[in-house]
Amino acid sequence: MPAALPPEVSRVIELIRGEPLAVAIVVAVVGLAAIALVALLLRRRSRTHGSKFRRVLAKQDAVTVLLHPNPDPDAMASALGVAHLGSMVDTTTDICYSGRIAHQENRAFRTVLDVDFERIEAATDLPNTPVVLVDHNEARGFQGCEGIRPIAVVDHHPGDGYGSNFTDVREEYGACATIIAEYFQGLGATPGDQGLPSGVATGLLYGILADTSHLTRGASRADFDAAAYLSPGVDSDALDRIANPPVDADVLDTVATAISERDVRGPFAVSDVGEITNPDSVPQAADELLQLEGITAVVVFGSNGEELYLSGRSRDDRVHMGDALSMAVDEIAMSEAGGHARMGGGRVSVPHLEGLRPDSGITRDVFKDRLFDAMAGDVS
Ligand SMILES: [Mn+2]
Repeated sequence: MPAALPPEVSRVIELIRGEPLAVAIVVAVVGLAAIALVALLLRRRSRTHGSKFRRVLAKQDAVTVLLHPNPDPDAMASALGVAHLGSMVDTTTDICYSGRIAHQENRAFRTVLDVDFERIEAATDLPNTPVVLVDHNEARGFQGCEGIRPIAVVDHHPGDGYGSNFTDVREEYGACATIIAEYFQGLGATPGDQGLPSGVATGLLYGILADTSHLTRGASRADFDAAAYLSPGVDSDALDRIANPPVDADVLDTVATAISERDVRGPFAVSDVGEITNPDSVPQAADELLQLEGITAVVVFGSNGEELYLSGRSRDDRVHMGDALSMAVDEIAMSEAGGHARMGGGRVSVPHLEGLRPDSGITRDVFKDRLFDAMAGDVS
């Protein structure tokens, strides 16, 4: 004898017998809804970072892409990429930076690719549109920057900054431009075509090359892959003009003086290049001096009127250049210096270096000794 069915089940069976069509429709609708839901979830999972980022841009009429102070090619290229992604969804972009676009390489980048960047001095100079940060994750370096809450952040530096609607920070990548290139790739763009014009592809490749010392330093698999993806769309003439710009005569003069006037003590070199006309020449001279065989850390300084500019480079794990420079100028009023482990810079007030009153202050030679001591870690 079959066991009696529970009353609920019997009622359902009766219902099916009574209204088979209605029940079939309900079952079909519920089934289709479930299939649609699963498809939607799968689509969401497979949506690329690029399309997510572009949707964030699409929700705005206009955005401000903010570069870090004294922007480098990677930051500029990333902004160029964001501007193009924005243009695909009718979002206009202003690209803003503080500080200077100095190195002639950086200037060439801006000139050759014919892009417009707006210089700002304070947060109040920014257009009144949502901010997207590229190549840094917290706004810095100008008045009012601490109040900026970006809607999106795309970066490859460590830090706690984030965007309210979108954050993509990949510390293992050698360049921010690599992340942007992946966005284009994920969206199916062909470099050189409308989806990723040659100028943008060229800029992105140069950004990657610049940030990884031509794929020799800190380059990940992703950076190589992005460079390979971009290469068919690159304008090689433009790339050459950016990478090998003509050098100003006064920059070459400063480089020559830095080399001939160098003072070498052990693995360190310091060079006082005297009076200079172009402060940009000092970091370039430091770059060159570091190429000398046997030298692992260098500082170059030169003065222009009442300002003395200094720039240091280190490939020595024992020398944190930013800290060394900061220590060396510590007791000189109206002076500041700092930076990262491998590079640093600063400015010293010449009147304060020499001492504003008689019998105080230090000579440039004593300052040079201090720089050597700071690099050796002997400054207390
Ligand atoms: Mn970068």
